[in-house]
Amino acid sequence: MHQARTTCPYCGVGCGVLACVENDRITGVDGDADHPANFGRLCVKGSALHETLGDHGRLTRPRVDGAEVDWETALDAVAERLQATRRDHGKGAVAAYLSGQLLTEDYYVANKLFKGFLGTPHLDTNSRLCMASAVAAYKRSLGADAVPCNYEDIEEAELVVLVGSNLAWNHPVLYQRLRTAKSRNPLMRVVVIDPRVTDTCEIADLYLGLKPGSDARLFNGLLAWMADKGRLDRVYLEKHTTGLDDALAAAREGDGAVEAIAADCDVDPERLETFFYWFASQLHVVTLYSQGINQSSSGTDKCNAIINCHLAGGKIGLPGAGPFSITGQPNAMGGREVGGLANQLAAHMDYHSPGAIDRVTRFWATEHLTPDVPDGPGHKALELFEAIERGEVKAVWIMATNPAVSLPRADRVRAALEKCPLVIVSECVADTDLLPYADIVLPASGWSEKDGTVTNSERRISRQRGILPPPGEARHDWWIITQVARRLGFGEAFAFEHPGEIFDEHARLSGFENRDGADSARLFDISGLAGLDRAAYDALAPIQWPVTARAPQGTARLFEDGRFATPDGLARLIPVRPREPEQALSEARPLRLNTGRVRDQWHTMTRTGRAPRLMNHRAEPFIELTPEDAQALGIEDQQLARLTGAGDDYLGRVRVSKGQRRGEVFVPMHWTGQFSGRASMGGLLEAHRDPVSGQPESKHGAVSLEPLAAGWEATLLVAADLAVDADWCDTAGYWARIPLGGCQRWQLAGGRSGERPDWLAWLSAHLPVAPALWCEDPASGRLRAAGIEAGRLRWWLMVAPPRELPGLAWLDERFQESARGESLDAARRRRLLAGCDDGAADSGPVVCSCHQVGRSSIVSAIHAGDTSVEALGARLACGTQCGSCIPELKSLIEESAEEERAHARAEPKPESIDVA
Ligand SMILES: Nc1nc2c(c(=O)[nH]1)N[C@H]1C(S)=C(S)[C@@H](COP(=O)(O)OP(=O)(O)OC[C@H]3O[C@@H](n4cnc5c(=O)[nH]c(N)nc54)[C@H](O)[C@@H]3O)O[C@H]1N2
Ligand SMILES: Nc1nc2c(c(=O)[nH]1)N[C@H]1C(S)=C(S)[C@@H](COP(=O)(O)OP(=O)(O)OC[C@H]3O[C@@H](n4cnc5c(=O)[nH]c(N)nc54)[C@H](O)[C@@H]3O)O[C@H]1N2
Ligand code: SF4
Ligand SMILES: [Mo]
Repeated sequence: MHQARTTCPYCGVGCGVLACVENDRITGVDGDADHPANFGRLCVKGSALHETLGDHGRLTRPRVDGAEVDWETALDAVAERLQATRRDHGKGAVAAYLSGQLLTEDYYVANKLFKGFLGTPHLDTNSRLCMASAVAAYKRSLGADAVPCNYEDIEEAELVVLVGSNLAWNHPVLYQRLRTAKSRNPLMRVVVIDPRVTDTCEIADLYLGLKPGSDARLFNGLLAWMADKGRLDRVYLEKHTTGLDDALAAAREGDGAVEAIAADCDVDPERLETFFYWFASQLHVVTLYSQGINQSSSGTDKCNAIINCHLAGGKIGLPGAGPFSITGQPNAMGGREVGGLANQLAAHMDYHSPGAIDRVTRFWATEHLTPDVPDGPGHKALELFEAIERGEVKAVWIMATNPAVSLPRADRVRAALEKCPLVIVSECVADTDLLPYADIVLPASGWSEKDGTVTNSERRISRQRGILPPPGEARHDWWIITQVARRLGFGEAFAFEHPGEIFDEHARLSGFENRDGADSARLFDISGLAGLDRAAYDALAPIQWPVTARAPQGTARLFEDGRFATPDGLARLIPVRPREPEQALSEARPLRLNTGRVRDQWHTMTRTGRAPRLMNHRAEPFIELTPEDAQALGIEDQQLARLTGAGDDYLGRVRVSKGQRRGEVFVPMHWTGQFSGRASMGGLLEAHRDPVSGQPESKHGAVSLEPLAAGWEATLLVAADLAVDADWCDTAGYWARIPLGGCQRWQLAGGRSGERPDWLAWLSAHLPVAPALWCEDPASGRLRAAGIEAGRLRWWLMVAPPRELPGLAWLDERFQESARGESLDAARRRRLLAGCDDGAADSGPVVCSCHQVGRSSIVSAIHAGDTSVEALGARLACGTQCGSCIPELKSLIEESAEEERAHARAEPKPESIDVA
């Protein structure tokens, strides 16, 4: 056994991971105590990494036109077809769509190939859906795409403002750091600004549940308030900035009274003014913002409205202060560094940066090759897929992202891909909603196999190390790209044999003709990391850019001297005029659609969906709305419902939640056709975008909601190895698949009200094993049955609403025993339909994913007197590892206290509503 040091492949916190390697397998993971991002902590996704590995379900062979081929054939086909498209339709007919989940080295060679040698500017990335507005705003005001602060600044701040960020779920380790810092510093305050009450609110001293999309008005209001109350830092503004007057004039448009701003944002005026006062009176303020700000048709302006307030108060370039755009993907930053956005050229140089095209051309030239660098920017993500739809772009190479799910109007994207003559997809897993559109499929290595660097939210470059060999014939993305480049005749420019060599070239380009004070000076400079030999690259310790001769140990904080990356060194305040979301509500679509993430899933679930432990927290696609809206629409908690929006519908289970605002619904972004019949939310949204950054408006859809009238609901558990006819999905109006340890759980619903299928006929049509146990109540339509073959449990069926389900851990154990070939013992066989041992208490749905502690166990412990999170942790271990379930534990404690109070008052028990 040995330990390998690497980096987590999920969120932008970029935690260091120690992987425990035994016999060519990773058997466990731990946080790396020496990594400055996490100092040993990991969240639940990070700590389940080893459970997502294994060859099963991986892509292991290249495919061309549906046939498995060897690499030679596949690479030749890619090169020949790209070449033919270029020859017949011009350079602009070829495009690439990349991802912040590629390593910097992969990204660098892809950018170099497409922009430098294929001569097309059409190379964009899923960061367009994620960070584009934050990038554009930093560039507009600070002169470079540069996050000024670092994680310690968050801990050192006196006030931390979280805007449009559900940090507790989406950057959990950073949230834990903030939480700890707050518990150590009683003076620290946290403000959360989000239309939803999220788990992040658990540490909030003040919560502003604003109207979606009204953030610019709020921060404009703050700027004007600071000016009116004499809270501007006049000295800082004078010395280091420009544009105050215009920005202030814009901020003062409209009614400037706090009451009027509060009314526009639909928040309480006193709370709003408290926030203004706190912000204005503290110097050490960090504002952390994320997709609630970026994913908007005015996202760039919203980011600038925030940055304006920091500049106006001199709250930047200091410990514990700054506007902090927190990145989502593990290497969105690395992608930005290599220039992997369609409006960028390379290494923080845009097409219009003085001398950039010439400089990059000279840098990439070799003795025999002259690069063919385009002369202007290319299509951003939405435009790219529109150009494919129009037939202008005829070949696209998609790597490590799934536009068939994650783009708005995903239905149109799929139709465009269907028509596109050449779609090349580099992917790790065998089943995704994108792969059916691919002409050429290239199997890529994944986490634990791929080898290179990533950059986290605080500009920290870390090594993600190759620990295991890729399965089958899967290959590293950089290798695939360079092999294609060689076949296209660019071998000399792509002669890399190791990612370290690519990193070296990237580091050299960042420093190439990059002199302080020169016209061409770029802040992104890691020339101090050029020239590392293989051993030094392998051993590279986490380091924050810039890394130069002057700052060989890296740079923790930017702009400390008040000099910004603009030509005159001054930061710019930007006039912001608030705009409503483009997706307008109407009588037909009266509800505001908010979309986002859940704690235990990552994006389209290709990796987290493989770990049964991570499926516990939210097992099915859902729709969250207020109790009042649910009642008005005649929908009950846990009922199935249909959302209708711009394109495809969305079916999910309703979660009534007091955390929602009225008139608004929230759905998770994660579900795809691999996990549910109709729950991919991309189709609900119109493809509106920010005019500056091109980022889509993914947070502000317009939808209608209706209950799904189903005649029956059923849960079917099927042994993992049982050959089934999965067409049953078509007979169901709704289905969701939930992987468990020893079986797959299918949640099914269908039929009209009162309609009941002939279950015996249905089972024999779809499953190879006949029922052995059967218990039916014809009056209610309830049914439980099980299929047993040679003493082993093969399937289990319950026809009833899912709230009648027993905790599934017991049944899953029986499936696991059966998979090991063990026969059911007689007592347990008798209890199969009940789903638990005789007299055993059901532990209920899992609340703590790390330690698999169920709701019923927690509630019993609370009743037995464990009425604090600490006491629960001591008894059951829940909440003691990643801490993500602590808010849920607290609400269970509160609920039970509430029940007791109600009981004491001898009032009727309040309706139990899950506010998680
Ligand atoms: N568990 C998990 N973690 C992840 C990911 C994941 O898939 N799963 N993905 C990673 C990636 S790529 C990203 S980009 C980050 C995203 O991290 P976050 O930005 O934190 O994630 P979201 O859930 O998309 O949205 C954040 C919040 O914005 C709020 N919001 C919606 N509209 C508005 C508005 O008008 N104003 C304000 N102020 N808030 C609004 C939503 O209610 C939501 O709570 O997470 C990263 N971390
Ligand atoms: N409505 C709505 N839409 C959204 C969002 C939202 O909040 N709401 N969020 C947006 C944001 S912020 C983001 S970042 C996107 C994310 O959306 P996507 O990027 O589309 O989602 P992923 O599931 O991360 O897709 C990554 C794919 O690459 C594969 N993969 C993983 N590692 C590798 C690798 O090393 N090489 C290769 N070749 N393949 C790999 C995975 O199996 C997976 O299929 O979604 C965006 N879309
Ligand atoms: S916080 Fe992010 S980087 Fe850290 S372990 Fe969790 S998912 Fe991985
Ligand atoms: Mo993202």
